[in-house]
Amino acid sequence: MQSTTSSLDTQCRSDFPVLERRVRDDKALVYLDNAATTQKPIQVIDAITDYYKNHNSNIHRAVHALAEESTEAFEATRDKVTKFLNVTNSKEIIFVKGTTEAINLVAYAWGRDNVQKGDIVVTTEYEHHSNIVPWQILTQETGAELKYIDIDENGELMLEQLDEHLATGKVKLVAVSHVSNVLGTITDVKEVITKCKNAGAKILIDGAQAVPHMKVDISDLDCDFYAFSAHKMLGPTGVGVLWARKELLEKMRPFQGGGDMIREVHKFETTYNDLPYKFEAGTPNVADVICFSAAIDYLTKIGMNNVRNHEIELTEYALEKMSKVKGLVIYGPKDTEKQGGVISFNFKDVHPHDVATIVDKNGVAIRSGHHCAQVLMEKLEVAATNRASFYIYTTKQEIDALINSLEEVAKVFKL
Ligand code: 7TS
Repeated sequence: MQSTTSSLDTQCRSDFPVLERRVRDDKALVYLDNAATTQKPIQVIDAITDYYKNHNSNIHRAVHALAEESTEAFEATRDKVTKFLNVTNSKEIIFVKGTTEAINLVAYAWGRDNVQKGDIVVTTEYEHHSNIVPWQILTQETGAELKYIDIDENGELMLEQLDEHLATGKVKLVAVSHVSNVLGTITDVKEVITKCKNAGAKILIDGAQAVPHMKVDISDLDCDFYAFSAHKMLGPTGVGVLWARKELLEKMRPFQGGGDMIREVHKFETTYNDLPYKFEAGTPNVADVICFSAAIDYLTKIGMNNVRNHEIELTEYALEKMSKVKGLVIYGPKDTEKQGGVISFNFKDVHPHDVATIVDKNGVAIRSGHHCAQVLMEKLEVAATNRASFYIYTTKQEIDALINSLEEVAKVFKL
């Protein structure tokens, strides 16, 4: 990345080889599907090549040189994540496959021992399936109840419903997204956390769409569990993080049994390893965890406030232009104070897949579908939406390309 005073996209764009791609009859690629996964800078791509070329080894076992280097690099990423999230104890950082695995770990290893018949687990109408289905399975298995916080017409949580649920005195856990992957709504997580703490309920935050896009300070938030994925923040696929309070992790049963998570194994009993290894059974995704470091370095160099400001600028620009496209319905807050760089929309009576196919012919990659948020789709009374999502390398010209393509859709369908 060059250090200039120009806008963020021009500073960093040349670091992303894939953004030079031409697709569909030689059209410049306009990648607006960043909520699904982001592209990777050359620094991350080089880190993974370097690992396999020069250091590849399993970790935490052998004493040879490569094993030592790999173990050090793996643990250095843990330290980097600790610092990036502003937590104090690196033993509270558990490497998992992604947000989905992090939430399932909590549902299994904490949920099975702490949620019983008569208890309540609360989630919201705008969750990704990975923050709904594990709680359905848990509550169905234990006989506990699952309750929802509904959203209002602006796509914001009706937090008075959280008060009502908490007032029953039965809520054991509240599981909520920091930022909605469909509407882009930013949850007032501080408010939610305060309410939960006052009521003695544990709070899990799904930060898959937050950590990549804004400064997240876990010490300041003071929640109980926080989950996110590396691949949505310039890092590789197959790596995620669960942060949880040490006191909770220490009391929790292991999630999976196997190598590395044990201290001693005998024929009929096992003692478990210390944190964080108790929750990292088997050979972890060594290479990808190690190269996740390069992604964190990249974002740290930019500064997370600059990432957020760039997305605010793009989202304001896009919302203003999209509001003028005939027949377009935009969901969510439409207010960048309360919205990340994600915009969901539909043309009345046009199937989102048709919209996405037409814009794709111009090289514009958006997502269409239910975005793993069918509960939200039911609420919006649609089967699917289109979604454009931005990141550090997104330019205003790319948003113009999207708008031109959407105008073409309006013309094709005579809207
Ligand atoms: N939570 C949220 C808020 C998400 O956006 C996603 C992925 C997940 C959890 C699951 O993350 P994973 O890395 O374990 O898969 N969201 C999306 C999306 O919006 N389009 O594709 C994946």
